[in-house]
Amino acid sequence: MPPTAPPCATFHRRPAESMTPRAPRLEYHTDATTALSDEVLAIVRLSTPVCASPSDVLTVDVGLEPVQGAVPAAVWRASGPVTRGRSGMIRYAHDAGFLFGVIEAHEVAYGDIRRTARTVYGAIDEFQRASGFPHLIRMWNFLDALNDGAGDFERYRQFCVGRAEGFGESVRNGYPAATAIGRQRSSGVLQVFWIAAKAPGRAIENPRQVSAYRYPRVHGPVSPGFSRATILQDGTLLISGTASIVGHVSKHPNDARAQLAETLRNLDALTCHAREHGAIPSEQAECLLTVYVRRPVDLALISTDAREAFPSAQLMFVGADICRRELLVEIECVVQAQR
Ligand code: 3EB
Repeated sequence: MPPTAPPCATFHRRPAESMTPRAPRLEYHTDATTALSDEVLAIVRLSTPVCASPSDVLTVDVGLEPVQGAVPAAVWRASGPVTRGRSGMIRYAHDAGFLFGVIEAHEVAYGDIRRTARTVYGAIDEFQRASGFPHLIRMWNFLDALNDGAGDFERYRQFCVGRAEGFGESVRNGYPAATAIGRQRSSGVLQVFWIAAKAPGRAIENPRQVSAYRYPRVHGPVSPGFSRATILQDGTLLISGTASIVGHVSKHPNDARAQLAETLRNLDALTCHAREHGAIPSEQAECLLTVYVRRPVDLALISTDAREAFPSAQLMFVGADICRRELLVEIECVVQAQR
C-alpha cells in the first residue's frame, strides 16, 4: 500500500519546472451561481443546460439525455489568461499551454457520416499543424444514431473509416485518448471537441484490453484510432471511454450490472498501469467520472454500484448510445491533483 497523502499534498505536487504550463482542471457545476471567471477554457454541457454560461466563454452543447434530474456542466478551467478565436469551422480557446477546440458539422452538407468525419478530421489535422498546440491529448466525438446500419455500414464503423481518412500528421506520434458516443435524439450534427497541448502527453494502453487501434477485422473495416488514456506532464490522467471489453471482446451482453463491474476492473487495471508511468497516485487525486448509460431502466443499479465503487469521486450520469450494440454502459474519467 502506498502511504497516504500528507496534508500538504498540493504543495508537494507543484510541477518541479515552473516553466511547465499547468494543465486545465476539470470541475462539475450544477448551478450558474459559481463564478465563472475569464479563466475558463470551455464549458461542456452534455445535456439540457443547467448552468448558464457567459456568452464569451467557449461552450459546447452535446444534446444527450438527462437521466437524474440536472446533469452538471463540465468546466475546463484554464491556468491563466485565455485567448479565444475561430478558424474556419473551428472554435477554440487556449491558455499558455493548452487549447480546447470544437467543430460541428451537419452531415447533410457532406453526404454521409464517413465523409463528414473525414472532413472534420481533415480540418482538425490542418488546424493542429498550424496552431502551436500540436499534440492532441484528448478527443470527444458525438453523433446521431451510432448503431444504425448493418455490419461494416454501421454508422460508428463508418465514422471510424472517415476519422482515419481525415487524420494525418497529428496522430503520427500516438493517438489521443477519446470518447465516441451516440445521441439518442437526432441533431444531424457530428460534433468533435478536443484538448491539444504544446507539450506531448504520454499515451497508455490497458493491460486487460487489446489496443483499439489493433482491434481485429471483426469489429469493422478500420480500427478505431484512440489510446486508452493520456498522462500529462503534471501527472493528470485523462481516461478514454471505457466499457465491458476484455481483450477485444464485449463481455456480459444484456447485463448492465455485470458490464459495470467489468468496466470497473478495466479502470482499475488502467489506473494501476498509469501510475507506473507517472500518473498521480489516487490517494492524492480527485477523480471525476462521466457514466454513459444506454437504457434508463439500468440507471438505478448502475448509479448505486458506481457510487459505491467511487465513494469520493464526482460522478455524472447521462443517457446515450455506446459504440457496440451490446454495450450498455461506458465510463470516462479524469484523475487530477487535489486542490
Ligand atoms: C471501446 O473500448 C469502446 O472510437 O473514439 C471508447 C472510446 C470506444 C473511444 C472511439 C470508442 C472510442 O472500443 C468504444
